[in-house]
Amino acid sequence: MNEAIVATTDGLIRPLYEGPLDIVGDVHGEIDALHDLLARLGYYRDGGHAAGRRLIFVGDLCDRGPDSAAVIDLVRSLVTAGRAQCVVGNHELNLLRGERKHGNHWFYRDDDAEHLQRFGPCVMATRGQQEAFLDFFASLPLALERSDLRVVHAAWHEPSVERCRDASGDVLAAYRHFEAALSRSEEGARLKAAHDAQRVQQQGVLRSIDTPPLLADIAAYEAYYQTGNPVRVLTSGLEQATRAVFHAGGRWRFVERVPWWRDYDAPQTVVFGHYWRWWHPASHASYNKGEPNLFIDTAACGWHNNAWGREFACCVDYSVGARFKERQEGRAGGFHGRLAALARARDRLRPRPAFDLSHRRTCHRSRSRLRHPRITRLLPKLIIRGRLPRRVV
Ligand SMILES: [Mn+2]
Repeated sequence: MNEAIVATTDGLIRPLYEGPLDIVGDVHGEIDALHDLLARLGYYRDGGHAAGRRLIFVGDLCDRGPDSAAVIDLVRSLVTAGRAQCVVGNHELNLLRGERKHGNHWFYRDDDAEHLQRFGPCVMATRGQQEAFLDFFASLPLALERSDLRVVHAAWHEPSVERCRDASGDVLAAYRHFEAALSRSEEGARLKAAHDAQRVQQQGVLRSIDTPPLLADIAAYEAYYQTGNPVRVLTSGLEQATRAVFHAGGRWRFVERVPWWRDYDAPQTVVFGHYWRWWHPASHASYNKGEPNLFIDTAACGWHNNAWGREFACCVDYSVGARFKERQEGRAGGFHGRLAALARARDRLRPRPAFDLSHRRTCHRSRSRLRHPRITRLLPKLIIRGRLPRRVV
């Protein structure tokens, strides 16, 4: 193979498998939940399936949970064997960028008391795994698509997808390319200067425990850099100046996530992760980081309406990545945070209603909504608890 072909790989937006699929939400190192889910979905240890089904992972395989390395090893082996596809999430992108963040200490082998207290025992990556995992992440696309279905970690934002389609190199190269373009732009420089000045001017307000007013220069800069880099948009979504300043992750927040699906009106269904959806809305208040609940009006396994009332988008992240917080509270089972997969029953371009009520143990409250004729496409099949075979592969 010549160098030019290696350098361009297969592009960042790639074809999604045809045929029946199970689309798995953010795993965040929760290896037991993943084994459990795959067994319940009927996958063999080698990732094969009697009905020829295949797996799609929406990204955020790693961080916070007890064994990110095992999750990545498993998914990588499935991808290599042609039994799964996976897109990059913001947590994989952080590792590619070499960014140390809360919950990715396992990768940098920072096995200290503070991390242990916060996240519980986590398996540390070996030196060999560090390199192999970065190679694996760099080989992944940002989004997958076929004629009826699209998969992305955070947001299918058409202009950003088109920019990624035209980008060359791997995810990290594209990220850096777009980031450099933002920094070079006049607008970027102006917003950064205003942001830096406001941070200095408002130091006292930013440190105060009293809610500050919206600091517009900080908000404008943050929204510009988030929304102006299409790799960021696909992996962590669109943001805008917040309607109500909130405190999250130890600081005041002046931007909030945009529910992009309200503006999404293409005929293809989009399945995504990232947004900390909860089976029971009350869990949001207990375990989320303080931001507004974007799914407040959505049934437990409902689709998300766009502004025209069409339901073409579904988030499959049911917050298994928050289990570390539940363990901190002493919980060892019956978690509020769950791992979900959306089961697509058949290979149809225009699928008929395909309900699988195997989740009925937990879904009874919303069954009447599930039978609503507008919820016609896919249905999250949730993994709850129980002990199933340890190893799938
Ligand atoms: Mn994410």
